[in-house]
Amino acid sequence: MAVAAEQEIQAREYIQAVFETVQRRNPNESEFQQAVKEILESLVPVLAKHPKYREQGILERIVEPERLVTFRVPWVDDQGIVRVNRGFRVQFNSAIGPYKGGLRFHPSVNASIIKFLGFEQTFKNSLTGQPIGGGKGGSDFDPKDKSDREIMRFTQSFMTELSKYIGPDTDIPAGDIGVGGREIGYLFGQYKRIRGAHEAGVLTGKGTLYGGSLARTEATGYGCVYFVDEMLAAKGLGFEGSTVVVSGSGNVAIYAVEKAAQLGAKVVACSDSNGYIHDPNGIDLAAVRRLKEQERKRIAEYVLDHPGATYQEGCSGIWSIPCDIALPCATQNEIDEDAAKLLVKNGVKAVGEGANMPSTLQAIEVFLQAGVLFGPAKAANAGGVAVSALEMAQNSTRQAWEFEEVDARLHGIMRSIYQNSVQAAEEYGHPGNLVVGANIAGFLKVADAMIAQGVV
Ligand code: NDP
Ligand code: 2IT
Repeated sequence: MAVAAEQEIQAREYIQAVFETVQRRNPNESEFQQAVKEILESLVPVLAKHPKYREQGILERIVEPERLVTFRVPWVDDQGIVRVNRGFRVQFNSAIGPYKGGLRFHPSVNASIIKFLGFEQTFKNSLTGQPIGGGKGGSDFDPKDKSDREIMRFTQSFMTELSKYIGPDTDIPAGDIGVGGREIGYLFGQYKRIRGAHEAGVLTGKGTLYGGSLARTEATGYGCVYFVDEMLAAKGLGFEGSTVVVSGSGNVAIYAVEKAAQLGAKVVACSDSNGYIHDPNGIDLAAVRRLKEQERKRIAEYVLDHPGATYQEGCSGIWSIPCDIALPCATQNEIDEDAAKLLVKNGVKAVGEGANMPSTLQAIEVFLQAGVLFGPAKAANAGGVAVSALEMAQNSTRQAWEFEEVDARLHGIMRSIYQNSVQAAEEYGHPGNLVVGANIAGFLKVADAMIAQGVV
């Protein structure tokens, strides 16, 4: 047998053994196992070519978080009743910089979700080219139907404990599902009070009045569209004149809709966790923003004053709407195999993952087999954390850059993530497969930094 083929078989067997250890050590953590499986399978050609990663135990180390902190978050609701939630922070990998990653407040949050997000973040942050390691955190707190005062009391209690583990050179949280500008403001206020110092760089996604970066709010959605635009341009295509479906109606979705429309697309649908709206004339983004950002209501209300639009209960039906470009921007595993097949049947040309891990492994396979241009999450949604790193840079140097400057840097970063992913895919024998390309490009930098720093 040819040497190369034998090395590949050995790499595959070794990777399978590492994955079995992950399964044994993290039982019942399906999301974490899914994220690890996707990365490890991409790394077969790397391990086959470079024995050093195996000799240095890089895979065994990279799948194990440096630490996972869980803590009690007690708070008092508006009725005076004591409530208790569970807080998490995973500090996954600090090889290339301080831990960096968002906080998610959602009832589904558990160790598996936080670990999958922290693991993904490690590779995503590496891809940005910025000096940031991987972390993630959050709580099973449900912000829905809570008063502003309840949000503040919960958030302050959460930070009282979290503050022991974070700092501008240690670990820098930001937003994610259920954590936006309001929550970051309360988190920062409490941190500042505890520390007795205005350490702006401890959190990103801050308000621009107190150290936030212009264009951070827009960055993930805009970045996702910039990334998809690169994929399309390589095939002589573009957003102009295309029909787009975006799931979600939160931070990522809203700015993906905005940028896609700016580039000449018609965005015909978006959703929330209850259902989706379909507006064949193109959705009225101002109305969506008013409903979701200001009034904090359900997307269903959109149809009350938009006669051409329809509303359907349930989230997965949104993928039955024919479109050229699909941007899943809500949550993990929102596109399963059936939804992917439906999108392909209806002629989808490109999929850009604004959310983290929105496609199941089977769905990704369907897209790749069908030749759909597929922008995986850790590449396509890296714009948010990339601009977070730019916010940290501004905070360290006490500067505030113009919107246009940050946006131009974001655009440049998304382009280079695309190019690096394309190049890695080609170099390791999977031309055009950006899942493999992004995973390998993200991995190599972290792995080489780990080797340089010894067995720690
Ligand atoms: P938001 O909380 O602002 O918005 C989340 C949106 O997704 C809401 O419309 C929400 O509906 C919907 N949603 C949440 N959970 C579910 C669910 N279980 N099923 C269906 N819909 C759901 O969060 P973001 O926009 O910040 O985050 C969206 C995704 O993007 C997440 O996967 C996040 O990890 C990822 N991401 C975010 C980044 C950021 O900078 N914010 C950066 C990179 C990735 P409802 O209004 O009903 O709650
Ligand atoms: O998933 C993500 O990349 C985020 N939620 C943003 C993290 C950050 O630190 O800006």
